[in-house]
Amino acid sequence: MQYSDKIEKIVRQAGAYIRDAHVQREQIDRKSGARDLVTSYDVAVQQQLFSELAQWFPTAGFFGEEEGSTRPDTPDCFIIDPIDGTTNFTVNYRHSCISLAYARNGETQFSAVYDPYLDELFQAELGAGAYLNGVRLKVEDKPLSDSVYIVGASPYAPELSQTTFELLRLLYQNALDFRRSGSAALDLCYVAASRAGCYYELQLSPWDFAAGTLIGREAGAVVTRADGADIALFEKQSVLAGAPTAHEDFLQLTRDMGLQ
Ligand code: LIP
Repeated sequence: MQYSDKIEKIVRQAGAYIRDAHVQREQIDRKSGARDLVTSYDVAVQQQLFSELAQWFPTAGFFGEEEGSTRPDTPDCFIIDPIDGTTNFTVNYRHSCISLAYARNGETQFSAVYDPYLDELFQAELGAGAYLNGVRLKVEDKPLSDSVYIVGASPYAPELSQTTFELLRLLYQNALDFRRSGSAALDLCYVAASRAGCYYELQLSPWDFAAGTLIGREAGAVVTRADGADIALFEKQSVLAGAPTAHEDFLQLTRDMGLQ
């Protein structure tokens, strides 16, 4: 991949910064609500990533989670979550990542998700495959019944909790077990790495899913909205990722639930 060495250096540097952080209470603020946390580290990492990337991509716009970023009106842009799994980060849960995607004319061209705690770098380039620490990823297809699935609880959208937990129970009766990690980007990468057969979350923002969606698709996963519709890159929406059979099993199980 043309830029992979530069991107790897930039995300590894940002990852080391959060891995070695010791977040103090006074460094934690709330955004849209009591659960929507942000730390001074989120803001600092976003600023660092924007600054580093601008050197290599001088025409690119930047669309990030922090500081009220809005979609740029440039043909190419970076979609960045400086710390995906911020709540985990504030409690030193050690399951968070740097998530970065580069899109041109609304289509993601390459992406990277870096977990500094496990030193796992997931990367993908459109049409050129997905990799974990340089090893090619290929999703192992299997039904939901033979799968662990991952649920995202959409804590910033409490109005979705009823449906989220109805789905949790329905799937629980049709799968091996479930997991809830707190990092959507890593959830998508874990589907790409066949560590889970399926992942759903009823509301995510573009910076949560942009990078992991390309990694999942390039590894052979099917990634759509929860009703099977295509992902709209710059919109908040539900996300469903899965091995092809597990993805179809999810859609069949939930077809009468009016998901969107
Ligand atoms: C988080 C996601 C997580 C989701 C949370 C939040 P953040 O991203 O990774 O899966 O459940 O609502 O969106 O806010 O930590 O970057």
